[in-house]
Order: sequence, then C-alpha cells, then structure tokens
Amino acid sequence: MKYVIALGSNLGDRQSILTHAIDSIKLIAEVIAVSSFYDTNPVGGPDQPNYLNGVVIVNSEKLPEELLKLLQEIENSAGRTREIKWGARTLDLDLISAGEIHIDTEFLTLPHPRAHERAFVLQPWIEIEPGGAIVGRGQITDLLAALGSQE
Ligand code: A4P
Ligand code: MG
Repeated sequence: MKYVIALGSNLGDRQSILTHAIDSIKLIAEVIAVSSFYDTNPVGGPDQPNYLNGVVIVNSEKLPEELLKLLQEIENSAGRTREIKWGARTLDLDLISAGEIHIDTEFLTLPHPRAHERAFVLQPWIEIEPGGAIVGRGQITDLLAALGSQE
C-alpha cells in the first residue's frame, strides 16, 4: 500500500528534526519519494512561529493504524508534547492518504480531513507526485489551484 505522509515542525531546529524524522520513517517503511522542505505561515491555532513542511511517499504492508502508531512514536521521540490543539510542535506527522482507503474512527481519519485545503500539504506533494489525487476530493493540482483562487 502506498501512503502519503505530511511532516511539519515549528519548534527547535526544524530542518534537522524533519531530516531525522525521514531517517526514522525509512526504518519502518520503504520511502519512495521525499519532497523539499517549505517554509510556511502557520494556519489556524494560536500565534506561533512559521512551519517547515514536507511530504514523503512510502510503501508499506502495514495497516494504516499500525503505521500511524509508529509515526506517533517517532513524534514522541522528537520531544513532541500535546498541550494546545494546533499549537507549536517539534514534529507533526500526519497520514494524508492511503490510495482509495476511507477510514473514520477517533484514532484515524483517511483521507486526512483537512489536507485538501492546505497548501502546505498539497504543494510539497505535487512536487513529488504531480498526478496525485485525494480520493473523494480530486487531483491535488486542481485542489491547490482552487485554494489560490479563493484568496
Ligand atoms: N488522527 C486522526 N486522523 C489522523 C491522520 N490522518 N493522521 C488523530 C494523523 N493523526 C490523525 O493529532 C490529534 C489526533 O488526530 C491523534 O491522536 C490521531 O490519532 P495530533 O497530531 O496529536 O494533534 P494536532 O496535530 O495538533 O491536531 P491535528 O488535528 O492533526 O492538527 P493538524 O490538522 O495536523 O494541524 N500550519 C502550517 N503552515 N503547517 C502545519 O504543518 N499544522 C497544523 C496542525 C496547524 N497549522 C499548520 C500546520
Ligand atoms: Mg497531527
């Protein structure tokens, strides 16, 4: 199964936190593509520093829930704490999509419910998979273009 994973950091040495996170992901899945990192303005939440965001595509035979658990362990080892919703964090790893799979439980929603409206996810994803799509939402190039025309 091919998974799209979004990475974000806005506390500490963002560049090395993301690079280290990708090294950790390589230990649990086969990493197929890695985007550049993008400096982005924070969306939502309290006043907080800019993020560094990126996307990786991996191949894994693990179930989505298993993969998310492992990603959360990587977040925790990067010193992630959960205090304020949408607040600043050393490392955020979100599962964005898993092909055609739909999941809606408290632990995991797939596709990610907000990814289609977030340039900080779509832009790096398009860089590594221009033909990518979010099931039920459409082509990621169209989704990003729709965001631009809203502003
Ligand atoms: N969860 C459910 N579905 C998923 C999924 N597809 N991937 C659950 C990952 N987790 C999922 O997440 C809260 C709970 O969501 C978890 O327990 C998991 O079981 P969290 O990472 O603890 O908390 P969070 O990240 O603060 O909340 P959330 O809702 O994931 O926030 P978002 O939507 O990720 O937004 N601005 C910029 N520029 N760049 C960013 O990266 N990120 C956020 C966080 C806000 N603004 C940003 C950025
Ligand atoms: Mg998250």
